[in-house]
Amino acid sequence: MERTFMAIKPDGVQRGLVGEILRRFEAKGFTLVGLKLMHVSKELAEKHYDVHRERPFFPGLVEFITSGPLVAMVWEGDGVVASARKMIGATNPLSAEPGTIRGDFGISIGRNLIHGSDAIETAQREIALWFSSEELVSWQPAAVAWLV
Ligand code: FUP
Repeated sequence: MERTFMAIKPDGVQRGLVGEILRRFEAKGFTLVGLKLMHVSKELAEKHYDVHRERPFFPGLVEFITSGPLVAMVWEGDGVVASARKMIGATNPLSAEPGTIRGDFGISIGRNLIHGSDAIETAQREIALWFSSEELVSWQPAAVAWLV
């Protein structure tokens, strides 16, 4: 079953949007298989955003991600990687469509509330980076029959 990694960034936690964001993915029908509130180390933040290491915004991005607790999570379901990206919206919240998380709640590219893996291979790398296998729970929601 397809899985994706997402993180509610420190701004999402500070603004009290954790419940709202979890609710959207639950309501959509995806299955939560990993969840933890954590303070991210500089080392983990730098590994996570390694592709952006040479970009001018990299130091500020790492500083922001490590500035307060974030909520790391893994969700499971058919097509969850692409669907979650749609639900998250464009990187710049000012360009993100209303109805998306960034479109509904954000205005700043540097404070865009949530991260979501951009492809299946990226998701696999990020899940392994953020979660140990013992922290992931495989389960079948009883209500899944209502979705198929
Ligand atoms: P996304 O996949 O939508 O999270 O976006 P990217 O991987 O392109 O960027 C990762 C993060 O870098 C964004 F969430 C915000 C930050 N960023 C900036 O701060 N400035 C930029 O110009 C681009 C990205």
